[in-house]
Amino acid sequence: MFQQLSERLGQTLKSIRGQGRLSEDNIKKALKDVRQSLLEADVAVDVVQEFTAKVKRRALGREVAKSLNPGQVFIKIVKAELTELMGEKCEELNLAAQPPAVILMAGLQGSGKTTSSAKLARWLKEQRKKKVLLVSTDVYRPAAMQQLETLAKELEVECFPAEPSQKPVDIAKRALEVAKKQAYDVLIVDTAGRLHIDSEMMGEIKSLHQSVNPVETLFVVDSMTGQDAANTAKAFHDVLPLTGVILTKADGDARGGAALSIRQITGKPIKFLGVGEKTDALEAFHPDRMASRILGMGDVLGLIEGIEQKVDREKSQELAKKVMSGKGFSLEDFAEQLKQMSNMGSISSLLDKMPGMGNIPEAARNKINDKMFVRMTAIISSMTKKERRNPDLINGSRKRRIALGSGVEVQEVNKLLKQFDQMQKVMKKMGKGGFGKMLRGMGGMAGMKNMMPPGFQ
Ligand SMILES: Nc1nc2c(ncn2[C@@H]2O[C@H](COP(=O)(O)OP(=O)(O)O)[C@@H](O)[C@H]2O)c(=O)[nH]1
Ligand SMILES: [Mg+2]
Repeated sequence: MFQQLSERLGQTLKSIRGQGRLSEDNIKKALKDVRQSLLEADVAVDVVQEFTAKVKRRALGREVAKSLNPGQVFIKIVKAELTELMGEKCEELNLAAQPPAVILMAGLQGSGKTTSSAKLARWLKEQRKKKVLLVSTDVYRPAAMQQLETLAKELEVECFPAEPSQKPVDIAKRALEVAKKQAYDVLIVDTAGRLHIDSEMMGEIKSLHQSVNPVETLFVVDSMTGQDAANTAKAFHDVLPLTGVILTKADGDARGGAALSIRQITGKPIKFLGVGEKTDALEAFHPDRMASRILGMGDVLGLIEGIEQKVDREKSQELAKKVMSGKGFSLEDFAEQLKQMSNMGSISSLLDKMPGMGNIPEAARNKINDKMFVRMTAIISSMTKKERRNPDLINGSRKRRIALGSGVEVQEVNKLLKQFDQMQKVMKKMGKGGFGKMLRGMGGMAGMKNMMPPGFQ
């Protein structure tokens, strides 16, 4: 999602990054590009206007922080505004109701209601340990009920049996009774859609809403419909008290106009993203992470902020200098870097913020943990000063001594030395490139990638 927007914005922001000062002039051009990028991403015009006005106000009014260059401040502002546009924080499902908590799914035909009902059932079962009952009230298309039943069977979630000859409201009411009697935590009511908004459909979903009194009424919408998605959401919201949105098919949408317009136009939060056809392809929607993704930067700004708050500035500058030149970066510096990093919080929260780390599978991420850092620090502490400055000295017998001293196997010592060697190489390369500049002042975080377990790099 957002690839296109991300590319466009990326270029704009790159050009302003190098600017010495933020002035009306250079901001004007950047803002024009930002506006154009958003329009091309099919974000609603009103939303774009308001967005750029806000960014401008903040960019001109802001005292540029000493430690960052003005270009970075501009990016930070754009990111903050993007986050706000999408709703600030991740909105959880509200299940605070006398059980069963009822979730009503609304939306046009083909938007992904049935698929999303199954995805939600799975998410609630696996992530929230809830007992879920599914029910389809789509009596119009013969295959519709079957579709939900099949999905439910796959997930080993109960699906309330109903016949297309029955009335949707009756089906929903009976399902609710059963859910109450059999102590289900959640009842998910899938509904029929139409190709377009019509009064009959709206009438039906309204009476369904009244008969089951849902705690969540989720509007399901195809993100490929761009800003139209926001307008359809509004039409639904006018007759139905929506509580949130599920934005489907985000996997196929390169523009992201829907994600950026919906909150502003409807005032309702996006709660989930559908990112594929399978039942596990559902993601909780985090506005801040989305904003980072749009800006193609992981969460570098969060990382910078974290470093600014928790790291010894002078030491990290010194390290950065060494890192960037690739010269004189010793194992001692490496140990210092590990220490600085552990000041910053858990490794997994750091990884979340590293650019490009979002794509790493969960299993691989889990291999990296804080213990690893403790072990690495222990190994380095078991070396002599001389060895730390000149790792080439470390021969077989020295390795055995170091391993013994730090309570690890010799292989681990080897691994660390190899990682250190790779790290130095990468640092030399990075020092020459533009990315290196961006990471200046970050204590050489760039080397982190090379400290990770095999299969990870
Ligand atoms: N790629 C992708 N396809 C999806 C997603 N959600 C639903 N679909 C597909 O969209 C089509 C319509 O989905 P369905 O749930 O039947 O829509 P409904 O008419 O609203 O119930 C099906 O082919 C789904 O597999 C998604 O997040 N990503
Ligand atoms: Mg359906």
